[in-house]
Amino acid sequence: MSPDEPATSDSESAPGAAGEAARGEPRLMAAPAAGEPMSETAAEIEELEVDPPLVGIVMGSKSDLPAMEKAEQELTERGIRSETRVMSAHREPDVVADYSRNAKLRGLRVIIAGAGLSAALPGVVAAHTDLPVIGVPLTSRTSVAGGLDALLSIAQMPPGVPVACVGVDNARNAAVLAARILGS
Ligand code: AIR
Repeated sequence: MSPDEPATSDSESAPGAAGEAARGEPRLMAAPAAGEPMSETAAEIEELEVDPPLVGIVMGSKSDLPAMEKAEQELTERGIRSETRVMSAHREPDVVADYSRNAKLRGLRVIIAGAGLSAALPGVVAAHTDLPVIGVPLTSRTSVAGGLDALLSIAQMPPGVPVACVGVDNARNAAVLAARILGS
C-alpha cells in the first residue's frame, strides 16, 4: 500500500479477506504497517481524544477581546478547558456556520458568544447547534443606549432557538454559568 492510501478493509488490500467474507467469517481491518503514516482520519480522531476544550468562546471582532478575555480567565481559574475564536456573524457567516455545526463533534459542551451592536452571533450559533449557547451583549464604540442594542439582539430570540443572555459586558458571568451547566 502506498503511504498516501488510507487503511481500509478493502478486499484488494487484505489478501484472503474476500474469501473469508464470502464464508461469513469476520473481515479484519488492514492496520497500517509499522512506520507507515496514519491516515488523515485516524490522525483527526487521535487529535480529538487529546483533552478537547469543553467551552468555545467566540466573539464578533478583535475589538471585543478585552471584554471577552474575562470569560477565558474565569474558566481557566476553574480548570475548565476553553478555546477562543474571533468570527463575525455578518462578516464571515460561513465560518460561524461551520464552527457551530462541528462544535459538538469536536467535544465542545457549551458555547459563549459575545458581540456588540446588532449582535447576531449568539443567535446564529444557536441556529446551527443544539449545544447551550450563552450570549454576552457587548458595548462597542458606536453602541446605542450603552449596549441595549446588543442586549435586545441577543435576548429576543424566536421561540425554539434559545440563547441564555448575561448582562452587558459581563463575560465573567457567562463563564460562571458555563461552569454550572458543566456541573463543575
Ligand atoms: N459585530 C461584528 N460583526 C457583527 C457584529 N455585530 C460587532 C462586534 C463588535 C462591533 O460589531 O462584535 O462589538 C464592532 O466591531 P469592529 O470590528 O468594527 O470593532
